[in-house]
Formats: sequence, C-alpha cells, structure tokens
Amino acid sequence: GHKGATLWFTGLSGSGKSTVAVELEGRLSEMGILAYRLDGDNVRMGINKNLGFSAEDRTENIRRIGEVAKLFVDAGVIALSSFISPYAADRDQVRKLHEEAGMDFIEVFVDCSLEAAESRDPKGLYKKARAGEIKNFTGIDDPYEAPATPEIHLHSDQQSLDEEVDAILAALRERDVI
Ligand code: GGZ
Repeated sequence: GHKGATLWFTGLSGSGKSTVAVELEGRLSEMGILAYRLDGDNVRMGINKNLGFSAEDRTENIRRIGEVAKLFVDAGVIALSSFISPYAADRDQVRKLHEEAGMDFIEVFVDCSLEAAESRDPKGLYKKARAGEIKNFTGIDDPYEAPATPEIHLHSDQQSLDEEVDAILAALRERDVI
C-alpha cells in the first residue's frame, strides 16, 4: 500500500525538476501508485493565471500550490510539485502546514549549477533574461535561496535520471510512503 505525501521539487529554471517528476510518476504508476504532477502548465495556466513573478506573486503562487498539494495528500495521492519556489520562507510555510496536518512533506532540492541550467536553456529564457528582455529572472537578476536541509538533495548536472529517481524511491520507502 501507500499513503499520500507531497514531494516538493525546488530548483532553478532548467534544473530538471519536471523531468524528474515525469520519470518518477511513470515509475510509481508501474508500481500501481497514484501520483499527480503540479507544474506551471496546469497551475500557472489555471488557478494561478493572475500571478506573475514579483516576490509577492511568487509567494502567493507557492502558498496556493501548497494548499492544492494538501488536498491531493488528503485524497491519498502523492503530489509531485515542480516549481522554482525560490524563497526558503515560502517553502518552510508549506512544510509547516503539512506537518500541522500530520502529512509528509519531502523537499527535493534539484541542485544544478547556473552554468548547466543556462547552457540547457530549453525555452531560450536565460538568453532573453541576459538580454534584459525578461526582468526578475531567477538566477540572473532575482534570487534563489537553496534549501539548507532538504530531505533529498539531487545533483542534476552530475547524476543520471535513473539515479535521481532511485534516490527518491528509496526515500519514499524509508518513510513508509510506498
Ligand atoms: C523565473 C520564469 C520567469 C522569471 C517566466 N523567473 O523553465 P520554465 O520557464 O518552465 O520555468 C520557469 C517558470 C517558473 O515558474 P514557477 O511557478 O516555477 O516560479 S516560482 O516558483 O518562482 O513562482 C520559466 C518561467 O516560469 N518564467 N518568467 N522571471 N522563471
């Protein structure tokens, strides 16, 4: 069996948060375990479409996503949340709300050097940020506060996708989530 839990992926744009979440979802699915991915495509386009990238809007983005993740946990689903979530205080607040409700909150730091993320630049956004066409871009002219004590610390510029997913599955087993 398994229980609901939130896996909270945090890291720079292009660090590979969504790639790991997609692969993990597939592995869990093969095991008959239901997971649901929350990401920009289904959240920033929907319930959070009125939010931009100011510090205030990022905080509200993360607050709402944290509440939605809790609803999935309540339904017994593993929520896979993939957002930059650059502010430690915002992530810690989501953690606190989970812990107060007796829910597992597992922070996954998808650590990747800015150089590696920028060289991937899948959407050309770093290039635009360097050119000044996008302002307040995380890692360029906006902060990213790395987690000090994440439950899981991945190095996506050094590890393979399989290694990353295996590390997460091991942590889920250790916590009796799966
Ligand atoms: C950072 C931005 C920005 C700015 C648009 N800063 O590679 P992506 O495209 O898919 O990931 C980035 C995504 C970040 O949205 P989040 O909801 O994850 O951010 S936060 O948690 O900080 O609220 C990037 C794109 O949106 N994007 N403008 N200025 N990323």
